[in-house]
Amino acid sequence: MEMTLRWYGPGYDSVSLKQIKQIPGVKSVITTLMGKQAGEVWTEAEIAELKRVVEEEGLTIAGIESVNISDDIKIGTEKREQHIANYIETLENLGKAGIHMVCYNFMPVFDWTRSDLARVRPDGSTVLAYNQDVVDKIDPAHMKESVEKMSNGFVMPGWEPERLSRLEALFEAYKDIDDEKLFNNLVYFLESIGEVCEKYDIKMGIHPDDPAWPIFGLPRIVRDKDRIVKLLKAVDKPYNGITLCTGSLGSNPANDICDIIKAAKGRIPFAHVRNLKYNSDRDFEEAAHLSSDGSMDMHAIMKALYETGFDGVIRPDHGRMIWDEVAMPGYGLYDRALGAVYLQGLWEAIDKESGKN
Ligand code: DNO
Repeated sequence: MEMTLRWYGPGYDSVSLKQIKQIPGVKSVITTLMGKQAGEVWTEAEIAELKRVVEEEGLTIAGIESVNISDDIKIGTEKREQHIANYIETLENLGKAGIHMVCYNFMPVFDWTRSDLARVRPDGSTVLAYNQDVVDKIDPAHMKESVEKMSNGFVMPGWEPERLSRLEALFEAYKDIDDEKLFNNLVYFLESIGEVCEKYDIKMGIHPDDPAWPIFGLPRIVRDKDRIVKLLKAVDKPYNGITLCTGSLGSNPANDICDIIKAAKGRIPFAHVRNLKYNSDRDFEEAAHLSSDGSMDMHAIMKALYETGFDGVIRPDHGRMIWDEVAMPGYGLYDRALGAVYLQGLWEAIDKESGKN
């Protein structure tokens, strides 16, 4: 298990590498080239520069989150082949740079979705939250202004201004895409990148849909145990893995996270571990990582990872905004640092009690 923190790269993050390095047990980051559009090639020089910046601070790159997949690949337009060729070139350049884990998602149009980016909790902290009744009233084609207002002025991955300004056209492009077509396009993509992943031992970790059910009438294909097992079997190779995101899968209380961990044993190169609190079947809010602050049993989750031999990269996930920090919603320093240390504490206890060490 390698504990890391997500870092958005020079110019995009309020948290510095120097601060990250001072979190006990964190020696690496998960990062990205934020300015890149999905479909573009990441050049060797750009990757080398990113590495240089991270390594200059005494940290390493544990993996990339994300190399985004273009909507053309998801929809299967005529631009798909070129975008896949570019993706392969990017993987080749990452592999040459010694980077072996890539997180991505296959959610149409939006990445993760929330209805509230700063809901106040009883302790005065603010968190990301989701309410289905609010989402049902949103006209997705006109989200740009409200997202800009809610995001503290930060650009959030999945909600980039560029994407938000062409929402109407994107919805139109997806109108004939159902779960089956989207799934087939995902399998096509995974098969196309197999050779380069195997050559450089790159593990791909698909991020689950968040929330884990269809929204805005768009298809959703990575949202429960059966669908995950189906995907792992469809391309039954070690490079085809998942990012086990407890908060995304856990948004649906019907998902048994420990059971999913067991079902995906050996195919989890990356884990996002966080807690959330269910208020009703239509409303949840994110919580501190600590089990008692939310609805999930974090000890059981870490134990299931431990017992299935998880040896991948792990990171705390969205944190609460605490201690007057101003940062990208979910991605401040303080609460994620608390999460990183708490998760390592659980892991140490589980490890010592296992009698193995
Ligand atoms: C949200 C993140 C996601 C994730 C992507 C992976 O906070 O977990 O944006 O990075 O879905 O491609």
